[in-house]
Amino acid sequence: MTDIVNKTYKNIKSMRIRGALDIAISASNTLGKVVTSDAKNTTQLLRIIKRAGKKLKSARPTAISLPNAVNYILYIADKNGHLELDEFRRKLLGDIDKFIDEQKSALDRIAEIGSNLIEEDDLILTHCNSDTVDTLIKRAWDDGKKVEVICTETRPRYQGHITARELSSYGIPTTLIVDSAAHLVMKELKIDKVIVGADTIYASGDMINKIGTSQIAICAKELDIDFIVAVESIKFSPQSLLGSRVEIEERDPSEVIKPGKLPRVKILNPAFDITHADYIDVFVTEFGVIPPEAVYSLLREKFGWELEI
Ligand code: RUB
Repeated sequence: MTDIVNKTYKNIKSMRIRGALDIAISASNTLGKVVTSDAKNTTQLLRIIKRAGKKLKSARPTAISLPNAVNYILYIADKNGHLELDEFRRKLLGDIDKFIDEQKSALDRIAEIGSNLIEEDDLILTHCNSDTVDTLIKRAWDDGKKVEVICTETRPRYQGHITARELSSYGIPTTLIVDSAAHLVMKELKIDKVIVGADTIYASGDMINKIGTSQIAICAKELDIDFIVAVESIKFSPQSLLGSRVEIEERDPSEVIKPGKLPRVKILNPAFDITHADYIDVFVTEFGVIPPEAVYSLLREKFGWELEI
């Protein structure tokens, strides 16, 4: 069973599985498989599940959806630790399936709510690749809004290409720009809305997303363009209520430039940045559209269980 855990760990670390929601869902699916591992009794299986959870959580540090999903499953496992082995397995598998279904419905609900924010002929700019944003824009398109989308290429990993491919193949008029063209394009083409996904949301309403997001948010503020974050509540950080912060992932320099090409130059490759709440107009969540100031209450209401463990 460690094979499946190692495989998911490697897939997440190498970004074969990426995007905060997919990471959380694939870790949950993997824990579901671990639940079927051979074990003598519930106590032994609990130990196996906890070990797997710990390994999965360490795959990437910035998307809080990963520890949130794993911690939730470990919490349910612990709560049912008194059950006899077969019953424990049945209960946990049922709860994991339910949890995964809830994440998928959250995505659909965000698309439905977010589509109402989109107006006819909106020119939307997005950064990186977020399934949540893609689903929202496609939903607006299906609802008959003739939008156009500008995608930043998102150096160094070019996730903007994924977005551009995904939206253009859906029939949505899509344009790709280099990251550094964002300000000029936002100004000259008169972008109506910026919509991005998120990896982590703090209780303060600050949010973490792909490197470069905060620059775009600052440009949006200067140009008076709505800055919208489409985000499932699984990406809210309950621990941030207690002051905890996630680590900003620093990835390998080889993603930026071929090794040895600039031998005396240090290469930095931070993968995410923080956009402060002041630059965010609203979060579109499965519970509705909320301003950054409302994140605190939403966290207290929905993540009480996290703070108990
Ligand atoms: C992906 C990224 C996405 C968020 C939200 O970074 O920053 O905007 O994860 O994505 P990476 P989603 O490519 O490094 O994983 O909406 O799909 O959860």
